[in-house]
Amino acid sequence: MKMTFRWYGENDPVTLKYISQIPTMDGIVSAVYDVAPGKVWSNESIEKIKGNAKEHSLAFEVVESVPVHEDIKLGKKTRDEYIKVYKENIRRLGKAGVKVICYNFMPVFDWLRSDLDYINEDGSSSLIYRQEQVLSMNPKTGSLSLPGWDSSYTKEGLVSLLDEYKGVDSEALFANLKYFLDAIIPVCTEFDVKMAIHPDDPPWDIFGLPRIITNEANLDRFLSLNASPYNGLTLCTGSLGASDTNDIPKMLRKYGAMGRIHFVHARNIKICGERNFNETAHPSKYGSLDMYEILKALYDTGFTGYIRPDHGRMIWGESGKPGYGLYDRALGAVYLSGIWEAIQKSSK
Ligand code: DNO
Repeated sequence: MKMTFRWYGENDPVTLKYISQIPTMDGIVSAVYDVAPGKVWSNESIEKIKGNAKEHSLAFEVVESVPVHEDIKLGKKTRDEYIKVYKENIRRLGKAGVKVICYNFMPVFDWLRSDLDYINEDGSSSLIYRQEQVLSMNPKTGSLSLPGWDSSYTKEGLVSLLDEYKGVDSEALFANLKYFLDAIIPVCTEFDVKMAIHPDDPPWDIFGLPRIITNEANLDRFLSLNASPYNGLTLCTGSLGASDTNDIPKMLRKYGAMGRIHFVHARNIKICGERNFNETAHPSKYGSLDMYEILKALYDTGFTGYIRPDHGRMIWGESGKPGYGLYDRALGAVYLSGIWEAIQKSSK
């Protein structure tokens, strides 16, 4: 298991120096952030991240994310051009030593939350999700102020994009995903870069948009779309875990044994009612997920991939990018590494 930490580049208030000071840290997870989806990343930008990381003795072997252009998800004619660009990015990243690319196939929106700074009893703040509140912000009928939305969309642009998805149900989305995978996996194989899809967060349909990376049956189907081990998963415990019908340790054991988990986001969440949840500190006692069982499942299936603590709370007066401050994620990393050491030693 290799411990990593997400870094948002030179503008991230969490510096590489701080990250390198976190015990047990092996590397960073990053991306070229100033290029729009569907454009080639310059070799200079990629080398710069790698060089910066190296200066702090951190590896740069995981990219999160290379975004998938909407035309690919929509299955439009123009998708081939964007797939060509995607392949070029895989080649460039592979040549620079990147081993895993995390991406998602969620129409229009990435993760969604109703509140990015919900104040907990102890004064810390967390990201939370309340279904009713999210639905009341339907972009077609309500305001656009939902936290986490891509603010580069205009209201009109967003509404017309949502309209384009009217003809795309989950079957079509699966077909478009297969088309994408079949095109890129040969390049991944050649350049030894593993693709790791991120589950839909939360794992259910929103605003009539299909979401397909949501549960065990759909993950089975996803993995069989292209049987190559280069077609794998980012197993995000908090995303899938928001639905209590998903048994996360069971999924980790199953897909781990198949060698299809390349990256793990180890987040804890507390389910508080149907389709409502709060993000919590990482330790098991604060959330609905058993982090020991999660790491034990990885250990038992011989996991050698990458893991990172996921969204943290804001604590000790820190302010910054919601979910991506320094302190709580650092505590999460060391907690996860502690469990790992205990499992390793007690298994001998
Ligand atoms: C949220 C992240 C996601 C993830 C993308 C991968 O904090 O886990 O935004 O990076 O879904 O493409």
